[in-house]
Amino acid sequence: MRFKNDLGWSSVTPKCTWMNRRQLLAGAGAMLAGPALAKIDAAKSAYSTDQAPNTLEEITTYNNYYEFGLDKGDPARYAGGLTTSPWSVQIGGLVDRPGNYGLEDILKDAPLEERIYRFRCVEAWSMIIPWIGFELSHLLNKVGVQSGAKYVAFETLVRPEEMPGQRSGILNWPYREGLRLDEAMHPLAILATGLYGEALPNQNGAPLRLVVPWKYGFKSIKSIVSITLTDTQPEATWNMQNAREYGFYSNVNPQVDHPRWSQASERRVGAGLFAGREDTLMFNGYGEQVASLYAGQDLAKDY
Ligand SMILES: Nc1nc2c(c(=O)[nH]1)N[C@H]1C(S)=C(S)[C@@H](COP(=O)(O)O)O[C@H]1N2
Ligand SMILES: [Mo]
Repeated sequence: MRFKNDLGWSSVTPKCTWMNRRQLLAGAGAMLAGPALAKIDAAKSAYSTDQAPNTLEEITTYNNYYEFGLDKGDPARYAGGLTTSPWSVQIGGLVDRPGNYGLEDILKDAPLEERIYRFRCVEAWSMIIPWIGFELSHLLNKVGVQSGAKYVAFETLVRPEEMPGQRSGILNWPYREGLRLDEAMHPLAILATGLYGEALPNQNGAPLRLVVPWKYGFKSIKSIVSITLTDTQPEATWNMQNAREYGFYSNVNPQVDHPRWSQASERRVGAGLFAGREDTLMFNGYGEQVASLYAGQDLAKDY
């Protein structure tokens, strides 16, 4: 695969489209909660793909965020009611400096970058998303990972008053996810705080969400309030729900089908009716960077 390091989305997007997006965004106040979104200054990254990003509209109106409902349009409809400020993240377990960290604290010295990543949902659709974020390893190094730590566990906020999906038992709340420590320390694994150069919209997991681009989308847990370093494999929501269909690793793999559908190809959201499906790439195209993490592992068994 090729990485781009000089041209960002802003250089490839005609200015007028961008202006329309911004105007659209300004008019969509009800959809995007909180104060006016400030433009985020972030460095471009060599880890970005040179593929053209999906539109902001596609990225913010076709979502999975079951805390707000099952329909792809529910997060855009209901997530505006979520209060994301103040926000803090409880960081604990096998770390030197455990504590309840305010978001400002976490972001104070975080080296923000724009990362244009491929994003592949286990449901076999995909998008190209221009995230703003920083490497998860930056935060883990800041709190000091102890030598006994082998995994990182994450949890999403539980607030049924503002998250209508949590008033139902469709999932066992809180939404939980986990990574092996070497996966979490990989430079491609980021905590995202924005997209398209603006603060992260609520439906995409504001104010802080994980993005692990070589794994199926459900690993990329939204609206994180807790991070715990452990020595045992953490619980993961979809794995607990149905372990046969959703493994702990969930690396994108065209050779391991979901029991109910093929993973060999995918539909690019927004590509149009006649575009045809695309071949799914091993590790979602990030094999050159991450395959060595799984040397000696049987990926059909460790799905
Ligand atoms: N807390 C939480 N995080 C979540 C989900 C969810 O339902 N709840 N859905 C996951 C799934 S299945 C996908 S595909 C991605 C979707 O991210 P996006 O809406 O920003 O594209 O979020 C993931 N993170
Ligand atoms: Mo997904």
